[in-house]
Amino acid sequence: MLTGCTPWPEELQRRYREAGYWEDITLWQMFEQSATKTPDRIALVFEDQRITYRELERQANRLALKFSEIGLKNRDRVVFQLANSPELIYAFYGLTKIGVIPVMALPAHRFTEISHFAGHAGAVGYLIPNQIKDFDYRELAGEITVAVPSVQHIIVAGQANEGQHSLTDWLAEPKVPGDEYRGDQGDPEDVALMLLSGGTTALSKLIPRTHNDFVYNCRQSSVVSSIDAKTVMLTLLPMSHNYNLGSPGILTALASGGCVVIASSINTEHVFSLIEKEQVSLILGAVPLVTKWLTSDIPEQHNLSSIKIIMNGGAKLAPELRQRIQTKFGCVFQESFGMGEGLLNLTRLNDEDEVILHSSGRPMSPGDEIKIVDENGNEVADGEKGELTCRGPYTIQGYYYAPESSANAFSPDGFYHTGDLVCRRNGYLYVEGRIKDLINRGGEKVSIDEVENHILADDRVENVSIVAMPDAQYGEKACAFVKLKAGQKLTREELTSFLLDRGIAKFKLPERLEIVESFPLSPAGKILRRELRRIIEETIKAEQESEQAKQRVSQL
Ligand code: J2J
Repeated sequence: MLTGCTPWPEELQRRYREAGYWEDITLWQMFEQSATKTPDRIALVFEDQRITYRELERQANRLALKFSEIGLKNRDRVVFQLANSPELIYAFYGLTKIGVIPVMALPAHRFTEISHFAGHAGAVGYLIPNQIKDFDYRELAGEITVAVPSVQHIIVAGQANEGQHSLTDWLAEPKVPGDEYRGDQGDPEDVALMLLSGGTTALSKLIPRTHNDFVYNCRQSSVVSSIDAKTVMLTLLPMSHNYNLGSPGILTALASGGCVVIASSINTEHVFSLIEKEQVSLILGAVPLVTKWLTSDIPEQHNLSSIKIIMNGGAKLAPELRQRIQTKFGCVFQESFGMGEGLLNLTRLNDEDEVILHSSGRPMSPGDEIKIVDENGNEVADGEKGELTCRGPYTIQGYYYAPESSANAFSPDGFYHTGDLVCRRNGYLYVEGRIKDLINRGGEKVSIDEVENHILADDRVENVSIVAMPDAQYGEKACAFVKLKAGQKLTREELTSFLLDRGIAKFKLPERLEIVESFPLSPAGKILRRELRRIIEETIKAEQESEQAKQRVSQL
């Protein structure tokens, strides 16, 4: 295994093989099996392109060859920041075929995050889109090569700048016989990809996922979500995130002979036209999207009879909204409570409504081991709240080169401490809170530590504390309480521009700023976040009530 990673103990490895969880094939081989079985089926739909399994395999092979020709090889790491598109899938398979490890960044990431991923991973390459809206990734790549000299290959989907490679040009070259990669393949026991941790520390940790574990992750999620060759999966969220990648995600659909429809925007009209046109059967949704669909009358203007399952993942969806989904769309709702580190919990399609509407699902594999523990690490009784800890055939045993974070997050017997507070009833988990310091913005995770550190770098700021505030569409958003230095002033716009100048992703920006004279403190002098959360909740409630009262007056 790649150095810097923690393998499963021998005993567990043996157990996972004996139980048939680990097949000892690579992600590429799993895809190849489907492509060989049904080469003429449509694998991908994107805008006006309909791509067969044969074509997808050919393009991935083509890229595997090109990647190896420029010198990428087994166990090299590359930062992978492509946007949802067929190119993303060609490139992902092309890399995994030759054992190159993509570090799965999101299009929203900027200099600060990318330079950290590249530096920490010792990346030799960086894959980017050319431009999205007014942001030019080729320029960012130029800055990254200066900041992280190990990064030598910039590979661009679209037109490249001088000294960079164009993925699009490679894909467009005419194919000649024998024009195929025939070198080393990835090793099933080795790391296949690195995901980003949901971020509780100032800098995101890298999650090394092996071929064996991720292949199983895909296989087992396809069983639990009934994904097969008839599935037409709609993907709207970033495919580089674990949820849309493989839990169950695009790799699962492609391993099952299904069809992946890639939305080119999350505009509601576009989404529902696409569902009707392509006869989508499974939608991978998230809180902000689902909330929007439920208040829109656009869905009713389309024939949506093909939808069998609407799934929600990344953050908990309220029971009333789950019920409304089932009623409005005439489908089954499925809750997906997962994590980049591994464990995936799903409600089952034939569960009682009570479970489908209220629970966060149960572990998808019989090989998942769950312990719910109190502050002292002792297991709590069923029905009592505690921290969810887990171990299993697709849950990592440690972060990449991060001994301290790994020691904090994993117990000596290899159980991962999720930071989620849950209750277990009849084997099902119910998420009831968390003990980790992050904001879950409708599924996007923002590390409180990270953003507070950036804000503290502002000369006007004496101290800051970020807390979650309730939000109707996202569930929660970040509110920054700031104490300024004497005589200073700060508006939210000024804070936003200061943070953007520091090169961080937009979704991390606090969406409300409260200037305070002092912070509520514990007897030990620590800022009482709980108290700040209460203050902001009450303030928002009072504002909403006064807004409603105003509306009533204006209607008189
Ligand atoms: C409550 N909290 C949830 C849910 C994730 C599938 C789905 C999601 C992710 C993911 C994933 C939640 N209800 N339904 O990797 O494979 C919160 C928990 C969890 C953290 C993990 C997948 N679904 N969460 O969101 O690594 O706090 O993975 O520990 O980004 O999201 O975040 P992440």
